[in-house]
Amino acid sequence: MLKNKVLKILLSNKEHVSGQAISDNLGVSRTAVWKAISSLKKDGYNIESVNNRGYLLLEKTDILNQVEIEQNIHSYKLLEPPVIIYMDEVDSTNTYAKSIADNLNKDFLVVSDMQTFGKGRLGRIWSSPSSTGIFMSLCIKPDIAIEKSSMITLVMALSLCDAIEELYSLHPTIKWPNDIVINSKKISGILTEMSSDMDGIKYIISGVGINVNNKEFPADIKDMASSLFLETDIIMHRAKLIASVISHFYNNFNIFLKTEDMTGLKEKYEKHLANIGKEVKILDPKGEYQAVALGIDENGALIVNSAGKIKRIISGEVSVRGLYGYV
Ligand code: BT5
Repeated sequence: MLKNKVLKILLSNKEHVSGQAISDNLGVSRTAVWKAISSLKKDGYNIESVNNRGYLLLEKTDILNQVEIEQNIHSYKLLEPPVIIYMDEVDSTNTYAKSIADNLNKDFLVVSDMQTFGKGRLGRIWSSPSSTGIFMSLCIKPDIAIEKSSMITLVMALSLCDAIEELYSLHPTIKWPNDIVINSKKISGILTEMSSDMDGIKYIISGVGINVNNKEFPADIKDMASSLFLETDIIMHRAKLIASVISHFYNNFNIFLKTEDMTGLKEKYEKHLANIGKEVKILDPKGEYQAVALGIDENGALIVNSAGKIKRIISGEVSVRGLYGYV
């Protein structure tokens, strides 16, 4: 699309660039360039046009599209960046990623500006309004044993913390296994899904929802949810945060792959673990009980002390809810 090509040129120029230079560069007419610029302005880009000098993209606006995501991810110079698939709207980025996962051999990242049927775990709903949040699903095809796949949620949770720390002065915490919590409120959730056959893992899809620039939440979650904007007053460029999460994910994932477990990441994970040293309620199907969370083991299980007995809580088997507040 010509509009995307013009946007790429504007994004990579810090000085005005003339309409003639753009039209020569792309081999299209000046009128076509002008139309593309008008269309970008309609999308919300603040583009200055100055006679005899040309066009300049003024302050960065939080607009999510294929070009913004690709350019931000490429700025991290990953060895093998995932293929980016952006859509303005989709039912669920996880569902969409699953529908194409068998046809793509490379890692890919599906991103959408909004979801009409965002999914949480166990059939729960993920609130996914437009123009504020990040809804994305990273599909990877690692050659690891099936039982290791649940640790990808932990690797992603850590990467979310790393990215938030890189871009904001916040200390995000993890409510084991899949929630990112700041000031006792949920900022982000992860839904990891896996497909396997006799030969092992076919693919793992790690779906991430992040409340970025949200100013409010629906009544049913407003007491437990918050956004990065509400915690900092900073409007973030979502493509920048996406790129940071993906880059940290590949760094952490490479560490994970060395031992195929959490050995190399355990210490950093525990620094973020909100439950650590706290009393938690284990919602075991065989009956609820209270315990103190001690940390994680190298396989990502939560280790708790329940009345003097040390127990391993495995992802998916039980849920853990703190006794005081949301954490
Ligand atoms: C999660 O589930 O936390 C996983 C959420 C994963 C969402 C992403 S978005 C991209 C990808 N595509 C999808 O369809 N899903 C993934 P769970 O631990 O079950 O938490 C769900 C609960 O969090 C809900 O029952 C609400 O109580 C609460 N909740 C819903 N929307 C929220 C939001 N935007 N922010 C904070 N909490 C929310």
